[in-house]
Formats: sequence, structure tokens, C-alpha cells
Amino acid sequence: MRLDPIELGSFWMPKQSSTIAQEIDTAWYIVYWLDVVMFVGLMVPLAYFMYRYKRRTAKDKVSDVTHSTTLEITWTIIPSIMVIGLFFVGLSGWMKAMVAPGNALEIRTTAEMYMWTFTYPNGNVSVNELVVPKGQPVKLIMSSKDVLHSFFVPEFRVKQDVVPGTYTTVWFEATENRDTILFCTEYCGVGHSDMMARVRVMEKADYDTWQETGLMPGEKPLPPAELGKKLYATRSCNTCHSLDGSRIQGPTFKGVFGRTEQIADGTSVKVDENYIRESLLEPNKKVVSGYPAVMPTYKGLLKETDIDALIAYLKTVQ
Ligand code: HEC
Ligand SMILES: [Cu+2]
Repeated sequence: MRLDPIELGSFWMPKQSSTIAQEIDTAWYIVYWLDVVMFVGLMVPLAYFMYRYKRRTAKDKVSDVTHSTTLEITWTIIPSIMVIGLFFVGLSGWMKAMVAPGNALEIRTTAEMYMWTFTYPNGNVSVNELVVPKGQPVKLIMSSKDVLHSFFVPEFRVKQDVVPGTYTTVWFEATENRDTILFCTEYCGVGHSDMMARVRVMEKADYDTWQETGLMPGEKPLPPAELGKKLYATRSCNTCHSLDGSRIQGPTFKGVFGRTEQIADGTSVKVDENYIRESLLEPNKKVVSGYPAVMPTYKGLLKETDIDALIAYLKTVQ
């Protein structure tokens, strides 16, 4: 999936687009600059002493100082105070990041090789596109269908493992009316680097419209073939099916409609409306010979109009 690169907010960091981003960055910068000061403060004198007090001849005296209690107490107490200070800086941000506000909008999130599925409170589903209202806390209740994945939105400064067989949660409140990127940040297989999703942040009113009608801000209903073309990209068919005849994970869509396909059980089938429908709802019923049975089912994820639209679109891919 092709996405615009994330914008940088500073030399080190992407833009801050959530309510906790600022605090996380502040903690990070404190640690960072402390490290810089300590590193320089230790290494420069060290280098100087090595040069200045180098033992040059056998006659040079070796110091008889064995230790200095004052120095030892100083270099124990000062770093201890710094580390305790850092603990409280971190604790404050960590508590905020861990505990979602009670009024958070809950979105069920499922990760699987190699896509993200989001189910909204009213039953709407979006694939590889997380749609959230600006200025409202959002809590994701996440799990994985297969292996370990991890949810990471750099602009929001949130990151959380997504684990099979259990729920993990993460929350954020988006502050910018701008799209950004969600990455899988746990190596999960050959398609890992493609496992990204667009995060679309919009005004609450636009979000409500999208929930009701599926239309993004400024969008009009599309003719079926065009809607299908859009779904091909937004429902991540494009991660496995090419349009130009090349083989990715699945067979190319070039000339797919009307093509006769060899099925792994030895039979063959002509690609028509019903076969495409079945491929979407029960992909493993007829597996194309020579391909792995990795296509996920889209049952419950595509509306009837979406299925019609995809069929209309596939007819046009020649
Ligand atoms: C994770 C990879 C993956 C994704 C995502 C995926 N498919 Fe597939 N698809 C496959 C594979 C592999 C096959 C061949 C094996 C089989 O038949 O199950 C296949 C087969 C098909 C077939 C039968 C093709 C033929 O030549 O017989 C159709 C139609 C199809 N997919 C449509 C779609 C559509 C539409 C989408 C998006 C809504 C989609 N697929 C998403 C992997 C994928
Ligand atoms: Cu992953």
C-alpha cells in the first residue's frame, strides 16, 4: 500500500498529533539531553586526563591515591537524584498513556498477516484504514488472528503489541485534522513491511456522516466499477493481486473475468460473478492450483454493494 511519508515535526521526531505526544517527547528530550551532557562531561575530561597524566617514563610517579570518599558519594548521589527524577517524569506520562478516559470511543481492532481490520460501535468495518474523530479519545481493543503484531502510530506516540488469544488496548486523542500512518512494528512474516494502514482523522460531524453512509468528507456515491477500484486498494486486495499480470501472493486480476482457472482439487472453473463472490466469502472452498490458501475471508467485511462493485471492477481489468 502506498502512503504519503509521515511529516517531520523536528529533526528527531514526527509531528505531534495526539494529546499525549507533547509529554512523551518532553520526557524523551530530558533523557536525551541529560545523556548528551553526561557523555560530553565525562568523555572530554577523560580524554584530557589520559593525555595530561600519561606516564611517560619509568621515573614518572604513580599516584598513591586509592579512593576519595567525597567523590564517590557525589557521583552516587547526583545520578540517583537524576534517575529518581526521571522516574517521576516517566510515571506521569505513562499513567496518562495507560488509562483511557471513560468516554473513549471503542474500536475493535484485529491484526492478521498482513492487514488491519477495524470494527466500529455501530458494526461498520474498515480495512487498512482507521477512521477517527478529532478531539475525542479513542480506545482500541486489539487482538491478533495469527501471530504477534504491534500497533504503532508515530505521530500519536503510541505503540502496543497485538497478541493472539488475548486483548490488549491502546488509546489516543487525535489533535490534528490530518491523515497519518499506522505501522505494524513487530516483524510478523514476509508481508510485514506492507502491513500499514492509513489513519484518517476528521471532524466529529464528518466522522458521523462516514459512519452512517460510508462517504468520506466531500465524497459523492461512486458508480460500481469505480467503487470497486477504490475497494481494491482500501480493502488491500492490492497487497496480493496485481493488475499488470505479475504474480504477488495471489493470481493477477489482469483478465481475470472469464478466465478458466485450474483448482487444486483437479477440477477447473470459469471466473464469473458467482465464483468471485464465493472467492470473497469462502476463499478456501476453491483454491487456485499453485497458490497458497492465504486469502482471508471477507465475510462480514464487505457489504452486498461492495461485492457487486468489486465484480463490476474486475470485469474492467483487462
Ligand atoms: C493475503 C492475500 C490476499 C488478499 C488480501 C486477497 N486475496 Fe484474493 N486470493 C489470494 C490467493 C493466494 C488466491 C489464490 C488461492 C485461492 O484461490 O484461495 C486468491 C484468489 C482470489 C480470487 C480467485 C482468482 C482466480 O484467479 O481464480 C479472487 C476473485 C480474489 N482472490 C479476489 C480478491 C479480492 C476482490 C480481494 C480484496 C477484497 C482479495 N482477493 C484479497 C490472496 C489474497
Ligand atoms: Cu504484523
